[in-house]
Amino acid sequence: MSADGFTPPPGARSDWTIDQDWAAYTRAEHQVWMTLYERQSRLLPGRACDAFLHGLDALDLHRGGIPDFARINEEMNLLTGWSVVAVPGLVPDEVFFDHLANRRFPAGRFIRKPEQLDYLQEPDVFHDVFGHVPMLTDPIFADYMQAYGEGGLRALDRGQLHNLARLYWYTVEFGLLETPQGLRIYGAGIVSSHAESIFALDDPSPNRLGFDLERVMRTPYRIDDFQQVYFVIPSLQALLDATLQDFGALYGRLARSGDIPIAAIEPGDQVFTQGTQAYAAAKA
Ligand code: HBI
Ligand code: FE
Repeated sequence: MSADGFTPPPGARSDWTIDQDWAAYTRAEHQVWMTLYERQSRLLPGRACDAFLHGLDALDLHRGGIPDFARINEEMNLLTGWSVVAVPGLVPDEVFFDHLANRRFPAGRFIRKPEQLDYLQEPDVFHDVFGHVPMLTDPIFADYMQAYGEGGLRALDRGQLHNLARLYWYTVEFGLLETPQGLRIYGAGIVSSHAESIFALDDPSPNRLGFDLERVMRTPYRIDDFQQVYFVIPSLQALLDATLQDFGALYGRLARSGDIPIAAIEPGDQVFTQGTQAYAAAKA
């Protein structure tokens, strides 16, 4: 972000977008994308949900190197009317939600360094484009993300963003989907991470609980390590349906009910896995 966090940095437009400047990527930068791409595309069949894998195919992200947003946007425009716009890094919440509400996904332009393949603080082009954009080719998920942006603008007006941000975290970033073949990943924070793509599905540590909107909004999250709890949606349509309501009454209840400890299992939770929490305990 810029020095004060609210005005766009020099060279950015008033909506914080910049040109991708695709021609400026170096061979080494394209190589980082290809390394990450190959690792994830080997791992994800049978782990990521069908909508994500179809999206990768539809956008032809298989061809080498960092994708040109202009090319992706031609496809996206035909599929769901979403587009990808380049931003310098994290943008203010209001700017972020305004882009989503208008079916534009703000994506980092930079790519991580070869020595940071597994962890970085700010979202780069691999997390944003490989992680987020394939799901935006799905018509239902595309509507969900727009609804989230619209809800985000309303939540800002009401001072309720910390609850709504948890919905984004436990769905868009770290969501799991129940399918007849077993649990599948759709969250961008998982599909763009080699280690978490395995941990989220296979590790005995985390809880895996049925998605419930109010439950999710009461649950804190961690930004520095693997999640201690994942929430499982029954379908993308169910996720969209849960958010096609005004959250006004919900926010009123949340203000009275308070947070649930991150690793707790509550009466009423649908338990897919009761985790051992051994991973988090070993780090504490
Ligand atoms: N900016 N570029 C970028 N990417 C994000 O995911 C993002 C952001 N600004 C704010 C923000 N996310 C949060 O408001 C949401 O995650 C809730
Ligand atoms: Fe993200």
